[in-house]
Parts: sequence; structure tokens; C-alpha cells
Amino acid sequence: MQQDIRTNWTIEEIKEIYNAPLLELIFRAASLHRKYNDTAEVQVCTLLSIKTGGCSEDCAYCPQAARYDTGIGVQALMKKEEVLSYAQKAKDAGSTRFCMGAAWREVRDNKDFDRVLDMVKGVNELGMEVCCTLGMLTEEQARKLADAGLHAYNHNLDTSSEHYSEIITTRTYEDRLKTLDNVRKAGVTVCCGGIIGLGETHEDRIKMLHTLSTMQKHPDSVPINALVPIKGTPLEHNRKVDIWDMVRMIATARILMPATMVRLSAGRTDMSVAEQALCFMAGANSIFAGDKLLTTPNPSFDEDNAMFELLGLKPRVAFKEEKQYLHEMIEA
Ligand code: SAM
Ligand code: DTB
Ligand code: SF4
Repeated sequence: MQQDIRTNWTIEEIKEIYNAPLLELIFRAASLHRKYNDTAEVQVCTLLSIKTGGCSEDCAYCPQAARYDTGIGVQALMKKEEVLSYAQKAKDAGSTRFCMGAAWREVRDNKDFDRVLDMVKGVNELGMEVCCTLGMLTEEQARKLADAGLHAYNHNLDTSSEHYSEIITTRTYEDRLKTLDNVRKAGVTVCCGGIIGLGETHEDRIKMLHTLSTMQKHPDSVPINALVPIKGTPLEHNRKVDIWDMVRMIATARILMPATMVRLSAGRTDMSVAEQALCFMAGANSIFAGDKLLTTPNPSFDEDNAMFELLGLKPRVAFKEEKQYLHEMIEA
């Protein structure tokens, strides 16, 4: 079994996989998906923007960057009680992971961070997997989050290291990798992926997948976002992502990282149920649910429930791996 999970992929090997005839690629990805995961199971994560807009970074895709006129106002950090009531609603709607996002360049050691730590504790106590995406972190901050009960940290590479400076100039690829390293060291699971549709080449996509799949340990989850073009950002006129590109990206990620959660992330409002079904077939096993991502629309819980029913999918329970491990310990 072990030889499928490799961290020594070469660019040439990845190129060959990515460029395989489409149906061949989907078949191969689906076979590995079946071998390593319960293919009927999809992790349902809910996102909440706990601090919106006014970000100092220049990420060319982002509605929350202060320097672009996108019509997104600045909202201060939410109150803990308000966040917990959103989390409870998400849990009641069947979501098992709750991800809190802040439009910060980096975490600072101040009262706001203390409040986020309290939110993490609170959501954890609800029995949900807690995830945060707060920008850059030091190792100490990562440890504080871990101590508060953080399960996962989302920090995307977004694109290849070569294309990075075309998209973001206010931080480096190295900065991103350093934060990911700090997250790993603190024992928090890593959620790291990217966006397609930024004007990158196929080569850039292959290189990003290479960086992800050759990390010392594969990310525990890999979100694949399709660019949601935002009026006022430099990428507002970018062409809509082709569904076949999304499928190719998901299938390649699944083959390279067979046991990782591959998340069909931003861009679902533009996809039909049939198109999303292809993505699940190609190995996607997680989605963001709820009618809003951070600031842009997403399919409603009702639409997703209907899709799950139609496709015979079921939501994955929270902390599945930990529960399995405990069960095996008790059995032994
Ligand atoms: N500020 C933190 C950071 O940059 O890490 C956390 C929030 S940030 C909005 C999280 C991720 O959302 C980005 O890394 C990017 O991959 C994704 N994202 C932002 N705007 C997007 C868009 N218009 N389309 C698709 N994905 C987007
Ligand atoms: C990720 O990879 N995608 C999510 C989550 N991680 C934080 C964010 C998508 C944001 C899309 C634009 C918005 O709604 O503001
Ligand atoms: Fe948007 Fe995050 Fe970049 Fe800020 S750091 S502009 S919130 S993607």
C-alpha cells in the first residue's frame, strides 16, 4: 500500500500524470481514491469570516485587500459569542469542520489573538474540528493555537513559486513555507492548496502540485479553488476556469496524495451538479458548505443536501481518524 504515498515525485512524473488522457486520468484517480478513502464520504466544512476586509497585502485575487476598490467594507474582529452561534448553526446543518478566516497579513500577539484563542476553545468544545486561516504565524503562535484545541491551519501556496510574484508582492513564497513549517511543528494539521485561473500556465500548476506533494509530509487537506473574479481587483477580467482544468487538477492531486482530503473549494456556484459529480469522481472528498465562503456566494446547505442525496454522498464525521485510532487502541 505504502508505495502509492510518495514524497519524491519528480516534475516529469507529475507532468505525465497531469497530461494523461482525461478519462484515463479520472479512472486512475478514482481507483486510488477508492483504495484509500470511503468514496461515499465528503467532509463538509463551513467558513466564517471573523475579521473582514482592510488587509494590507496585495494578493491580486482578493476582495479583502485594502488597496483594491472591491466594495467590501472593513469589519472588526467578531465577538466570541456571535462566532459560536454561527458554529452551532453550522453543526446543526451537518457541518463537522468550522474554519475561521481573518483578513490579516499575519497574527500579532495582542487582545485580538487572545479572542481568537477563546473562539478556538469554544468551537472545539462544540465537538467540531476547528480550522483557522489568519495569515502568517510564528511557531509560538502556532503552539498557542494548538493548545487552545486548533485542529487545522489553512495557509495556501496559491500558485507556483515562479508565478507567485505576479500575484503577490508583499510577502514571499518562503514566508508561506515557513508558516506551514511552524504549523507542522506545533502538531496542527496542515491545509494547503491553491487557486487556478490566476493566469498561470499548466507548468505552474504542475510545479505547485510538485511543491505540495514533495513536502516532508503531505498536507492533510488540499483545497483547490477556482478563481472567483472580483470587480476592482487586478484579476477581475480573468477567464472563467474550465471545468476540465478543475477536474484535471483534482485528479492529479488525488494521485499524488492518495490519502489527503482534496477540497473542491471556491467556484462551485458556477458549476452544475454534474460537473461537481465529476470532481468527486476524480477524487474530491471535501467541500465548503453554507451560502457564503468568506465574502462571496456559495451553494446553500439545501442545494448541497439535494446534491448529496442525488449522488449518494454522506458527510464525514468529525475527528474520524482520531476516533478510529482510539477504537483500534481499545480493541488491541
Ligand atoms: N489572510 C489569510 C491568508 O491570506 O492566508 C487568510 C484568508 S485568505 C482570504 C484565504 C485564501 O482564500 C487565500 O489564500 C486564497 O487561496 C483564497 N481566496 C481568496 N480570494 C479568492 C478568490 N477571489 N477566488 C478564489 N480563492 C480565493
Ligand atoms: C481556501 O482555500 N478557500 C477558502 C478558504 N481556504 C479560506 C476561501 C475562499 C475565498 C473565496 C473568496 C471569498 O469568499 O472571499
Ligand atoms: Fe486577502 Fe489573505 Fe491576501 Fe489579505 S493576505 S489580501 S486576506 S488573501
